[in-house]
Amino acid sequence: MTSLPAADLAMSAEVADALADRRPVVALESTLLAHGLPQQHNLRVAARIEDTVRAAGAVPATVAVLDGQALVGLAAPQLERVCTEDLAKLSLRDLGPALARGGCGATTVASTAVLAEAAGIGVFATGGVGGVHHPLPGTPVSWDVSADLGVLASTPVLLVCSGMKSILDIAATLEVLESRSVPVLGYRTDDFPAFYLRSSGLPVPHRVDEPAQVARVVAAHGRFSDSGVLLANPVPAEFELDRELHDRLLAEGLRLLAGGGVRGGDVTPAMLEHFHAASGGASLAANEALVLANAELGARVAVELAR
Ligand code: PSU
Ligand code: MN
Repeated sequence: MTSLPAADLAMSAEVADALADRRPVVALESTLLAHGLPQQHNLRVAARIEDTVRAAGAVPATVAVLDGQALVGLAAPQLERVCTEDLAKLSLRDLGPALARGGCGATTVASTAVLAEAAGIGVFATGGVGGVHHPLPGTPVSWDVSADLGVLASTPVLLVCSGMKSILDIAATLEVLESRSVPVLGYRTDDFPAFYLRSSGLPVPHRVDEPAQVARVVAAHGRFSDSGVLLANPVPAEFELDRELHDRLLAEGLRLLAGGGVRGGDVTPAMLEHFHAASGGASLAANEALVLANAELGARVAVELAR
């Protein structure tokens, strides 16, 4: 891969200084802000995520594309643009076209991971990772497999997330991660989490209990592989969605999506919107709490890796 010319990738001075001094940095994605949270809340949550990373001893590097530049580390006015403008959702395949045309967009796990790695950042925190969708009615398999998985298989970053939403086929997603040799770690859990729920009912292959242990796994894995590592951190117990409410919203959401013909990259944002609108604020509280917990855990691991 050709690395981006300097003009296409702009690091904030704070992030560049931290990396030059080998201080801990945590990359953060912008799709969760632009497309995963309601507009009235995203800027407040974005600031809390960055504050949380700082409080845990690392420098936050939120990633987005503005005016044809991939930005790693956003100044306050840039973060505000990401949270208020009507931005495209840019996966890795959309990055080249957006940069070449001077466009703007929010970056997904896939594009954020690649840009973080290009900048020299090894830890990345988010809410949920993309995965394998369930097949549409009448079709045997789904070809809607998030590019997040392929990028994790080929990009040496640690992704801290709360698993993925149960709208996805979690078992199939874990199989793909296994085929692609991406280690999956459960943080203080034996169960792989399902975003709003602490357990998907599926076991996690490896349990870790301390940030230092995660750092040792990342270092050991990195000696033999260029893939990423997925660290699954369940939503804090007090913010977990009630399972019955969750199951009802999921079933409703799936019917709405099917009825509305929603496809591809629009599925996750539409589903999140339904949950936020129909859960009386509970899904938003869960979403916020889990992202903050992942930002803190990512920072603590970054601190260990920088030792
Ligand atoms: N899961 C969430 N919230 C999100 C996303 C996933 O709970 O905002 C976003 C992430 O940016 C992820 C992307 O990388 O959706 C995956 O999209 P797709 O399935 O279209 O690859
Ligand atoms: Mn998809």
